[in-house]
Formats: sequence, C-alpha cells, structure tokens
Amino acid sequence: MLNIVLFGPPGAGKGTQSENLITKYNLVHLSTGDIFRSNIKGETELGKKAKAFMDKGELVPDSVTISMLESEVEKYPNAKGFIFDGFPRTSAQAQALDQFLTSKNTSITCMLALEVEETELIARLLNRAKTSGRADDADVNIVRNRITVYNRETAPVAEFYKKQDKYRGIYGIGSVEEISNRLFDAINAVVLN
Ligand code: B4P
Repeated sequence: MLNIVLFGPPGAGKGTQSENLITKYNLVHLSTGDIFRSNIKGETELGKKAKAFMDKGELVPDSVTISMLESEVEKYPNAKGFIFDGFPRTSAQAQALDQFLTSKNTSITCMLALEVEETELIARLLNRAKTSGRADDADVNIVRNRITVYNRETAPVAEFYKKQDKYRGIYGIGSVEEISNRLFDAINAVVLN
C-alpha cells in the first residue's frame, strides 16, 4: 500500500494537492477537516463537538479525532492506499495511527510536508474566506491562532517521521501544478528506492 501523510500548516495546500495525488495514485483521500465539516453540516453529535473547537481555531480533542479516523479507514478494506490530509496533528495521533496501521499489516510510506511561510498562509486563508464560508478562515485572529496551535502541537509531529526517515520537505510556493510535480517526484523517489 501507498500511505501518505500530507502535512503542513493551515493553508499550506494540503486539500488542494490531495486532489491531484488521489487522481494520480488512485488513493483514498481522508481529510479530517472535511469529515468534521460534513458532520457540522449534518448537525451530528460529532459535528456539534467539533464545531466549538474549529470555530476558535483550536484542535478537536484526540479522543474524538483518532476513533473517527480509524472508523473511516475501516470503510475502505480494498484501498490501494490512503492520503491522510490533516492527520496526524498531534504526537498522540501519530502514535495511534502507527499502531492502527501495524494492526492492519501496513504502515506510513512517507510524510510529505508542504513548507510555506506565515505571511503567505495568512493571505491564502483570508482570500479563501471570501468564498469558503468558513468561520475559521474569516477572522485574522483565528487564522493566527490556528498557526500558533500548529507550531505548538502539530509541528513536533514531523520529528516522529524524521526519526523513521520518512519525512520529506516540499517547497509549497509556486503554481498548484509545480507543487504537484514536486510531490510526485518525492513519492516516486521513495517508492523506487
Ligand atoms: P483542515 O480542514 O485540515 O484545514 P486547513 O489546515 O485550512 O488546510 P486545507 O487543506 O483546508 O487548505 P489548503 O491548505 O489546501 O483543518 C481545519 C480545522 O479542523 C483545524 O483547524 C482543526 O480545528 C480541525 N481538525 C482537522 N484535522 C484535525 C485533527 N487531526 N486533529 C484535531 N483537529 C483537527 O488551502 C488553503 C488555501 O490556499 C485555499 O484557498 C487554496 O486555494 C490556496 N492554495 C493552495 N495551494 C496554493 C498555491 N500553490 N498558491 C496559492 N494558493 C494556494
């Protein structure tokens, strides 16, 4: 299986690039942000729990997020592989994912980390707010909080994959197509290695 963690700060292009990766490699796309948003729209219990955190730019608690992700993976027993978009976002999530995949006789192939500086992230998210209707994109203070939370809780997750020699940093500025090509090159280098 080809199992990719697509990593990066809010607005780095994870959701955007996932679309090109799933088409090229025929993978299942699991975006925890998208799953939460569809639960919020459907007014489920999970959605109600997640909304309070997401609207403030905080992470949804691990206890909710990990079990949700695992049950999503279970829905695709015949998948050729997965793109984990926005997961793991904490060290506890990374450990849980490793254990869960081991129990399925598989593992993460690599972490692809989109690297984009903060001013560009803020500009992208405020621009997306014009069309996304997302409360967490619309307010610059919430956007900044998301980046602060990323630096504090999520950035350390990279170390987990660096220790396993699975981390690949990808320059995330340029056209969507240019960045996709950088991601394809990185995946091909890992797979052919
Ligand atoms: P996510 O939905 O993962 O949202 P995100 O970090 O904003 O990234 P996204 O993938 O949507 O945006 P992209 O960078 O593609 O998370 C939202 C919230 O959900 C979190 O804050 C948290 O509360 C919660 N959550 C999710 N997962 C969780 C977890 N595991 N644990 C706990 N809580 C969790 O794109 C951004 C913008 O940039 C777009 O407008 C796009 O068009 C633009 N863009 C992309 N590529 C570009 C390029 N090359 N040049 C210019 N613009 C570009």
